[in-house]
Amino acid sequence: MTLKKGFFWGGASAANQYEGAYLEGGKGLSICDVQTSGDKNTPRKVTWKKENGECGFTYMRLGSDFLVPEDASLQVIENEHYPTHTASDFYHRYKEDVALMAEMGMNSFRLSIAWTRIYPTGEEEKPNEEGLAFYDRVFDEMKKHGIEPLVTLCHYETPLYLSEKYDGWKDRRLIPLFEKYVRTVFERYKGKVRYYLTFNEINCMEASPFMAGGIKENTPQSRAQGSHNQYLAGALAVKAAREIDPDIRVGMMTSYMPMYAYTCDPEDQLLIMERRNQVFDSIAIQAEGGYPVSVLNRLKRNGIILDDRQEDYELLKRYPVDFIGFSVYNSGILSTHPDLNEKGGGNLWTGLKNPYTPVNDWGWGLDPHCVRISLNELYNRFHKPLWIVENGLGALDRFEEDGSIHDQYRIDFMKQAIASMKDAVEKDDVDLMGYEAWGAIDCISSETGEMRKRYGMVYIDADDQGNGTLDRYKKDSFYWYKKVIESNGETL
Ligand code: BGP
Repeated sequence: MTLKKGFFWGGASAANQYEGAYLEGGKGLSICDVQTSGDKNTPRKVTWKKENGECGFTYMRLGSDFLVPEDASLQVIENEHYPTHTASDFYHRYKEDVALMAEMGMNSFRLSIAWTRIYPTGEEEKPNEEGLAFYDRVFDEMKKHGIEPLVTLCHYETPLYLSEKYDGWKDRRLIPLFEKYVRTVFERYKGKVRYYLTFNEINCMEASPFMAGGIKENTPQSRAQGSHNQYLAGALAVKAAREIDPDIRVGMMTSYMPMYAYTCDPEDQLLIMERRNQVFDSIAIQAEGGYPVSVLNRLKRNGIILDDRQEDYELLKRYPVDFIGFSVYNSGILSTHPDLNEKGGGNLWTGLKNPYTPVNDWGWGLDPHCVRISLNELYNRFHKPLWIVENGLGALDRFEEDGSIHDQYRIDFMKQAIASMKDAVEKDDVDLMGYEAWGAIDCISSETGEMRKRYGMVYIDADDQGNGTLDRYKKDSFYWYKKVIESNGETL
């Protein structure tokens, strides 16, 4: 079996990392808009202000507590740089960008709708027409060029107001607010958008409940509740799709990293099994009709009591997702041996450094087989159609005087990733819907907020402080990806 005809080749983005125009068109603030930029050694900060005018910040460290003084609210403060505010300026340049995507031959593109463009606080009764009209223009432009949108409903973009008022997704009251937003979107873009993803990297709740759900209180209880509420909101999105437009296909989206044991010590193998099960459990809840009994038992054993209702479980049972979308960048290495402790890099789940793989400038391992392994692990466990909705290489690019960018390292990385993907389809018969290259047009990094960590095949003239013309330039990888798409993956 080769890649199917109509296989989706595209790129991927998120409103907060790509759109900019953070206050234009009636948009409200999301939790991303109060995050400053950091770098590979310094985490991003979330800024706050007290009533007496005192300003301060809290570092967004993955896996650690997120403490904001009780009498402070999250706000934009002076003398800080917030990369989402301008980002890549897709809001104003979408026509140019869509034309570039089309020139590369893409037949799909993943973007997120900013919830706060549609409902600025999340609690308005009526949607914001200007926000809706913006995405109408974008989808129409894409359609003109034969590009199918794949829309993420929430890409780390909880409205700031809901984070402040309810401590985000910890509170069940977000569920009907999300449902209202989703129904508005499905009704409005009926016939224009067929493919949706619910929450970006929903399993990120464990690593950063603030990023994943606007939740400041970082406890096992709040993380479990936040996830539960998002699972229900996802099921309600599937239900809404069935009622509004039977052509809509709704997928879930998880961050996936095949996990390798550093040694053959059975203790290390057990650790890997447990870690893999954690990710599988979260997928099973959304794709297989609800919580496996083992998960409910584990929650009980750990003293976690969900604020749940009997109907929750019926809802999850009736409305599983149609497909599984996932991001895959590298693999994770774990060991129980305390002497094996050299840390490796990666998005969300950092493990140990793999001595067999080189790394990028941010320490992320470059594993040539992680795509095929992920596809096999997921397909053999779930037997649902899969979609790679993020993959790519974050690298420092050099802009030459003549406007060219020679990013052979990116081509080499993607060549291996796509070859690995093809092996999974051709040799292992995995059912794969498409491949979306992350940040096909440069956008800011989610982890560090930097612009210099570029994934794109189109370069954007902007630096980490937000200086630059924002003009677009084609990199060498642009021409290479075009050939890959033209040949449906035959020419790499
Ligand atoms: C994923 C996120 C994306 C994206 C990507 C690359 O976790 O879903 O939003 O940014 O990682 O990560 P980064 O931008 O931090 O290099």
